[in-house]
Amino acid sequence: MSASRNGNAPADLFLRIVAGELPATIVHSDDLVVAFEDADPRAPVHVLVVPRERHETVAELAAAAPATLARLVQVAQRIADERCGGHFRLVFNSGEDAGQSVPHVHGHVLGGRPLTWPPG
Ligand code: DGP
Repeated sequence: MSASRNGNAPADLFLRIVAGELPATIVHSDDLVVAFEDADPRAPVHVLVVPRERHETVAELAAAAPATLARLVQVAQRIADERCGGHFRLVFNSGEDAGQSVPHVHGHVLGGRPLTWPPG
């Protein structure tokens, strides 16, 4: 298993979920992105949307595959439309100090309750 430079999660954790090698509750899958329920939900709606290809951060994804980032955002909106009236927070933790524990870019789709600001 490959090592991560951010946190303790293996770098290929989400690749293995995308490949079906690890179990997850998949809520969306297409040619560019896969969405699944977060294993440690922090809101009634907490879904992760990840690109099929691994890029570590959202900025790296934007530079390498902007169409995939656009799809990720579209899928996040669709999930929020279906589950929480279209109101949601889309969070990309980038880097260990920002709370990124899995070095495969993932958008957290959070909603289903009033969300406070600023985040902790
Ligand atoms: P972050 O801290 O921003 O890197 O978010 C990582 C998220 O990934 C965190 O909310 C928990 C979730 N997570 C970690 N491991 C797994 C897993 O094996 N399955 C699922 N479904 N979620 C996971």
